[in-house]
Amino acid sequence: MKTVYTCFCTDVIHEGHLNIIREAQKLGEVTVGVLADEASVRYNRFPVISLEERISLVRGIPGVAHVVVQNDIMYHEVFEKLHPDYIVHGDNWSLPSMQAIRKNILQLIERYGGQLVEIPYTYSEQIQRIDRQITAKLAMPELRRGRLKKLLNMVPIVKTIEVHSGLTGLIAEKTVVANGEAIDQFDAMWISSLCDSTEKGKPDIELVDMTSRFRTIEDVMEVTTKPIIFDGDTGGLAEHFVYTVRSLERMGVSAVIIEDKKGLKKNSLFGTEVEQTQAGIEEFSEKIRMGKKAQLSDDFMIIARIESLILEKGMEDALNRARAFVDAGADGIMIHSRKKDPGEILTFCDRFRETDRTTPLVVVPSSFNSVTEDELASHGVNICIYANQLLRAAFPAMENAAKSILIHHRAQEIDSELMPIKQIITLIDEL
Ligand code: SPV
Ligand code: MG
Repeated sequence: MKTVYTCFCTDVIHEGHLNIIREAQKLGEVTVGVLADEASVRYNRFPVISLEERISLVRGIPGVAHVVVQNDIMYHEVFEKLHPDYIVHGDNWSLPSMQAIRKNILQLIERYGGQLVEIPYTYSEQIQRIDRQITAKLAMPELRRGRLKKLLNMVPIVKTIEVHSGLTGLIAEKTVVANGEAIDQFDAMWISSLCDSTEKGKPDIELVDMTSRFRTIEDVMEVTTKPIIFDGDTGGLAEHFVYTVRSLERMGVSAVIIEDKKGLKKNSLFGTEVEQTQAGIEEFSEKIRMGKKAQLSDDFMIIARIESLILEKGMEDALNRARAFVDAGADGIMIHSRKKDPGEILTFCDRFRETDRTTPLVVVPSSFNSVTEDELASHGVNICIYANQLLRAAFPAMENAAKSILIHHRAQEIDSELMPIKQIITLIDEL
């Protein structure tokens, strides 16, 4: 009997999947690989049901002889362990990520033998409706909020990108790259106070009020499903912070990060060039305690951000604060630095992990941007936030276009550097 392998990365079995199994059965004994959580997150989308549930869903399909877990979206392990005679796959290879998978399968076939059988993909209204329903479900506040905590247990490091509008939200949501033999995308989004303020032409001094910041969150949420980490600046007065916590939870935000500064907050990347005051340990611990008390759901996170390295108060001060803020109930610690060298951040993480193995650690490698995600993860970092890159990419591109039009008294010269109008009007999905 010939052996047939196909991989499912789905939460719902529909007509299209049943058709694949029917066709696969004609070729031999069918083994279905269920894509593991981490691979699903990186390749496809966040699974709404657990791996165990996905396995039993597939087991229930008539014609499936064996079910295995496929740990990687690429097929090395499948070929090494199973040596299938046939790999059956839908012929929907149009995305670059899908093409990378097809290439991988063909290369492995050359090495191990076997044959790729491509089944015409089933397009039906019902299937499209199911797909849209899953996406809509993922965007709902209850499901979205808890996803950050789940991700922390699923992936080695939660890759988070700054967004400040619906459009940047779409970039965070939809950008997928096939990088060599890996497929990658961002896990979460950061609503930065710096970028939210700059986008409005305002300084990053807690001037843009919460109502306006919430409006940005809504714009992003309308068009995305990934979890959101909100930059809450200092959190404001503790008596106000408790209301912010409730509002963020209700909206479906997963975490707020508040920094241990008080008075007029300026952006941390100014460091000691401007006057900034760090809040006392007890004062800031009380704000955390009050926030945690106000919180209604179990899955929302309040993360304490420590500015001791930014304000040159030293490593011991940073570590003392981290321990105190965890004791006060903080669900995570963000440590910040504006040094080009990641040394002090990595030292902090190593020292913190000597006594605390579990509290999530967050870093923002804007200045120390040579450090890789793998390096950070190996020092115990759980969340890496790329805090301002999309805004910094857009500004020079826009300024360049404005200058070119002024210089040439027409728009022709800049046109080749701009996204075609046809593409921009189809960028946004219609319902
Ligand atoms: C932000 O993105 O607004 C931050 C991070 O707070 S930083 O600008 O590096 O201080
Ligand atoms: Mg900020």
